[in-house]
Amino acid sequence: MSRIVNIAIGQLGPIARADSRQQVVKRLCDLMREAHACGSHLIVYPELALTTFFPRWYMESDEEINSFFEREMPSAATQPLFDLSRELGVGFYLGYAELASEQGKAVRYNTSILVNRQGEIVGKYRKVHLPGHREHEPWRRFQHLEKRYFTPGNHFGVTHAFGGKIGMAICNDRRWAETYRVMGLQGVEMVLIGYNTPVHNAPAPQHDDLSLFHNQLSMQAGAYQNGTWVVGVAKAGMEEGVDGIGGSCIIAPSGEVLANCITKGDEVAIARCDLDFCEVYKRTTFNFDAHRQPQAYGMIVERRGEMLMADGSGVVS
Ligand code: ING
Repeated sequence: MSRIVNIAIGQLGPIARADSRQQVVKRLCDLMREAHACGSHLIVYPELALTTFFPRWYMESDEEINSFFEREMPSAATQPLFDLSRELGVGFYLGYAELASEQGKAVRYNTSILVNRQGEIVGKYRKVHLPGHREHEPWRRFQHLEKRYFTPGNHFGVTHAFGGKIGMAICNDRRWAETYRVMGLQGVEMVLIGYNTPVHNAPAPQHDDLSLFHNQLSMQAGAYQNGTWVVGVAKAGMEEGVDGIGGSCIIAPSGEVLANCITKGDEVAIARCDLDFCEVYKRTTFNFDAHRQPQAYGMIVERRGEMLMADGSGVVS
């Protein structure tokens, strides 16, 4: 019996700084209703889906920064989304800024949750790869201060839900092979990834024309090399003066794109995803237990940066 999950992309267009949580939650509920009408079991929303992408601004006031964070989930503002999830029987992945308390200390994470078809939180993930920078860099058209506003997570987990093994990642995580492999080693069958990705990458503007290509390439590679489904969902369009890529898509374990959005606004795209389809990759080409050689991979966990010779030449083999 095939294990089918009907997946909906819940792509969001821009969220203005002044938009309230209530206004955004209404948009999320509208997308969930549309996904339900298409027979979806699970809808995937973007990273930081409750507010504008605030790391684009340098802020010093804790009060101002914390205004973009959630102290509880669900909260009064987000409860309607959980209620609708339960009413319709549609689960969801939601990215948001989490203000956690650890040993009495406030800790800020870039977080996502997985909610099942009964509206219950069954998984939580905190973004590991925080891109950008920590200090104000006025030379940039806009800032990317995730290293300033968030603490990195340190765990890629897999949750048993929707009849299979579901993993989560957030935005920049999707560019790193380790993200998918750590979950692949846990047998992941579907990786859910929300993102906010500007077309313009200040440190490397020559990449701008390739931003959609790199987005899809990264997720296709992750899917194929680990025999897993990958769902990538954008917060897209011109948001507070910064143009974000779209490119939301559902990728099969073969690496093929099965569905994608065609606008940069609020949009639902759906696909029928058979989790059993992972087997034909996990039991052949990417049968990890049969083919991997961990004794040759030590550098991957022993080093952060590449190892250069004293004169800066290449790595010694
Ligand atoms: N955004 C971007 C991302 O990784 C980025 C940052 C853009 C890095 C382009 C490199 C190139 O998609 C987030 N939020 O991680």
